[in-house]
Amino acid sequence: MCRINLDVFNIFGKDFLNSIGITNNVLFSDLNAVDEVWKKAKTNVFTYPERGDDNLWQSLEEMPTYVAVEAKTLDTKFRPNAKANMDLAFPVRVRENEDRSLENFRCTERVRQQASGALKPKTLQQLRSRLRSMYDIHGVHKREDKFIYINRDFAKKQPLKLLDVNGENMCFFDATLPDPERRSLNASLVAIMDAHNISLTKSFDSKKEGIQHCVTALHFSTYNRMHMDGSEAPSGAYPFATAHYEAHGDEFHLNYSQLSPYMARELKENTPLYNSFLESCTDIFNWVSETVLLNCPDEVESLELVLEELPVSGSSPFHPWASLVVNFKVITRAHRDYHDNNLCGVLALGNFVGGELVLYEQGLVIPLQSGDLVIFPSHRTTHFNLHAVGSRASFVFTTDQELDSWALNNNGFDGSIIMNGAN
Ligand SMILES: O=C(O)CCC(=O)C(=O)O
Ligand SMILES: [Fe+2]
Repeated sequence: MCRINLDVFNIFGKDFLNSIGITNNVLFSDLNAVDEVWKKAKTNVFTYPERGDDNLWQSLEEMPTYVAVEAKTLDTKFRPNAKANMDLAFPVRVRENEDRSLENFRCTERVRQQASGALKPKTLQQLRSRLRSMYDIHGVHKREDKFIYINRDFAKKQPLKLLDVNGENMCFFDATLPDPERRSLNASLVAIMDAHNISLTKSFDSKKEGIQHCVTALHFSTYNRMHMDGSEAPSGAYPFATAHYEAHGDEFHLNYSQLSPYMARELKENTPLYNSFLESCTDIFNWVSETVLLNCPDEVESLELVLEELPVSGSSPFHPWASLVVNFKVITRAHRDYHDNNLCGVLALGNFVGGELVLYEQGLVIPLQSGDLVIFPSHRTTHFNLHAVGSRASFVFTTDQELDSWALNNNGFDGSIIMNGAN
């Protein structure tokens, strides 16, 4: 991506600035120098927010650069397919069932306590040896109340990639992003929220809020879930003829919207906000994409196969994933993201203390700070956050597992002349 260094001569014109006594050109990224210009070139058009918030106002001596770094890998004996690792470890939270939700909350609280006392290996060597004795001969976490905390320092110069017994990624942790890039990311988030008059970046204390704590999520997603299945339709059938009737009060409509992959309603209803994220966060999305491409090439390949088959665009701004979820005030309770395909990526955002991500079956506690990235198999890993104080948000990169069915045979409509014509 090309960045343009904006300077004051360029914007106001040299003649005008000379006429008010400014003879030196300066870059807008040099905030102190540009303040002098603002003092002389008073304008009624706009006033900028007060200086003082370190995250918003920082002189940029250098433009941020986003470099993907290759990880160092550690082997483990964790076996994802062991029965104990596949079985449900927590009661699933169900919105309509308060008892189940309460049970889920209580279990999460109990395990949060255990995970808060995780062992903290000080060196990579210690981490290696702890991991060696962590899993039994079946590849299962031996003492489920004992967790290992991954020191952030281990992932600062080079990301850390932990492999399961099959040599597949069970947890990739990247804390390499330099501070100016992290500040720029948080500033973008605040600016986007500001521009759209949304106050979701306020501080919270999740422990105090307890069971009342509530996450707000924006799903900028492409789904194929609950798609219509054309495999039983007569070959060459007109796909619309197989659409179901959907009840809307007393009215019935044919539901054409799930014949092929479709955009989440939140994306359709918040297009300007979505565009702001695309425009302001391109650098970070590219960095995430390059990082996962460099470090998880096999998984990227399988996710790309899905992207390539997406109708219309055949690509995604969140490559190699099809969707972005933006979470605000986010501290999750124990859950698995059953709809996710393969790996998901979580990038923490904001100013907060705590909020570590716990991967339950693996027995790992990841101290994610703003700008840190974790990539793990979210569909088969129970995960949750420890409590946090401050403003915590996150980007979650995912692909709907059901998109496989579109990539495979157009949801069973591959015999349809109409669908193939449209593809
Ligand atoms: O914000 C996080 O650390 C985790 C978010 C998450 O797991 C989710 O949105 O499914
Ligand atoms: Fe999740």
